[in-house]
Amino acid sequence: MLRFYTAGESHGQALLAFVSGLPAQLPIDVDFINQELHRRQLGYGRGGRQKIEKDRAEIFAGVRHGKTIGAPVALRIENRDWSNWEKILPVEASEDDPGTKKLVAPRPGHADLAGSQKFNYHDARYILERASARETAARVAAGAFAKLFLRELGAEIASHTIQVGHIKLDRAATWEQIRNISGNLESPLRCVDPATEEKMKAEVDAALKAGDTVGGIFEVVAHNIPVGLGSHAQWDEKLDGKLAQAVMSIQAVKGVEIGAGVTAAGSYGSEVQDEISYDKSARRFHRSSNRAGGLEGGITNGEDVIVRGYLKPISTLRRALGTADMVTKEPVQAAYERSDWCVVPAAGVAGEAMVALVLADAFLQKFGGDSLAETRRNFDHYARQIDEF
Ligand code: EPS
Repeated sequence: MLRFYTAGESHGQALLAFVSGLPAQLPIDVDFINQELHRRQLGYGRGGRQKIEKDRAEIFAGVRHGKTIGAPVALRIENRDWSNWEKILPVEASEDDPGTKKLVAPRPGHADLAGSQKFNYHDARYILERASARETAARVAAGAFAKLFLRELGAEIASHTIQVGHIKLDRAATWEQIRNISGNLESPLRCVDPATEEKMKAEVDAALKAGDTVGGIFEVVAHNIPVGLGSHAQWDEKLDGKLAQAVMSIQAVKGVEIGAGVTAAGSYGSEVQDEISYDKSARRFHRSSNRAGGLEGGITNGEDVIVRGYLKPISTLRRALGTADMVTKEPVQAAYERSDWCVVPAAGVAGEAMVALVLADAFLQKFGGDSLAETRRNFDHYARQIDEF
């Protein structure tokens, strides 16, 4: 079983990630991990923080001579901004007053109020530090390990932006287009259509000008996924359910869609299901479309796995909303502090990481293996069974 944990606060010393369950002898490309971290930092509509940070993973355990050793992996991503916060948020007990850094006017939509009530603080600083989407850097580093594992078995994952605010991409994109834009470090919003991307940029500019924020939709596509990951047999074995939970857990995601799930709800069955045929020359089953997003009955069906994350606009608004002071209980304006006003492309990279981690776990559950060679043998054997079906 592949497991991962993260630790770390937005303005603490570092973010940490632990990944256990990867087979031994998996080659680890540190440049690839850092490239993934760099991709997460990009995107039009981000605040000042990304100018301070240069996220890089330092590996402390589980990798020797460039390969995993079957032991838990531990890694660290330094927060460069920590030097500006060390005195305000020291680890040791201190008499220093957090002063202006105290947050008593909870932002509607953020974890500020519910978290403060739950953990019994009258200062949301202690909550928001961990609730911050900065934590996704640790997920992306963990997800890079999962991607490196999947790559060994021929599977690839990419993402792109299909909506920002009110502007939506109105055509389907091919896997090649998605893969190209996913790795494009110049594209401001990682949308496959340049004309739509221009309109999306204008939407982001308008939000900034109005002191507002915008949400949107990212789509993660996993390519070359074998038939048979996940299971229909028990509710918690269904892979669509696991993917939904993983993507929903990303900060600001309020909806998850598999394939054409949202439009399917308002369509006839004849318009939704993907018809099946058999290609005798290729000796494989074929579907006329992929509205199911590569999953039927909670099992992968060999088509691309397609998962969309629906992001609400970020809850830190320069034109602040009304709230109630946690100490005085008086009506006040919500706190504002430096933040982003559009994070759709960055959330897409976090989405890729979460999908990679869930799929890597599903591969390992199905194929097992303590070393990569053993996993590969089991995988090849099963691939033959599918070929001969
Ligand atoms: C983020 C870092 C944060 C925010 C953002 C994501 O840095 P700071 O709070 O220092 O500006 O930019 O976090 C949030 C959107 C949030 O709601 O907390 C990052 O590295 O992705």
